[in-house]
Amino acid sequence: MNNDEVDDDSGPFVSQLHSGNSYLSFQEAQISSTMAEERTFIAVKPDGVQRGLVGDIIKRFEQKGFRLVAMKFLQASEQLLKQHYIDLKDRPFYPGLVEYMQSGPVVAMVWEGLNVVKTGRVMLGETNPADSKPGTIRGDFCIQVGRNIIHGSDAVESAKTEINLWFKPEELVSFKSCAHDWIYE
Ligand code: DAT
Ligand code: MG
Repeated sequence: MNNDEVDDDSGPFVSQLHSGNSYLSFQEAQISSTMAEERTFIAVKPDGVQRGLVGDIIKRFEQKGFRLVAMKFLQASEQLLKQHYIDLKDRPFYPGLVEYMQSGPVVAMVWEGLNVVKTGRVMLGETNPADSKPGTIRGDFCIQVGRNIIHGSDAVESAKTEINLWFKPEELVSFKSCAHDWIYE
């Protein structure tokens, strides 16, 4: 059952609160809306997949306390990748970037949580692994900018665009994790 199928007269506010097969209570919903939980698009790039780093990357987001909302394993089309990186289309590395991203399968994911967009970027490290601190994903697992193993949305707006590009609405699964109240006060 998704939000569209909610059939009651309590209006769009309550419909938006529908989560998986349970409803958040009004109090829970207020708390979660004031905490501004967000979603971000994370992708393990072909080098991350080939190097067997998918599990390590997922583990970092899981152990931080973020919730997995969607995940798929695919070899992305040139069309999808060109659109994904459309803002970089005039940069000299754009063709090579699209080719690299198309060179093998990727793991596309949506993660949810408080400030997950910004915190996700901190967890990734800098675009160039050489500038990434140890303890970050790029700082720990890779060396060169053209093989930086992971993508993460850089802003809430771009996260929405990227999630819509890579996933259909029905592929996003909202649920309340049983750990939620041990992660959020
Ligand atoms: P990020 O992936 O950190 O958001 P970005 O959006 O600026 O960085 O660039 C997208 C990807 O393009 C990046 O992960 C690796 C590649 N890239 C960026 N700058 C590059 C450069 N100067 N040379 C080669 N590849 C580059
Ligand atoms: Mg970017």
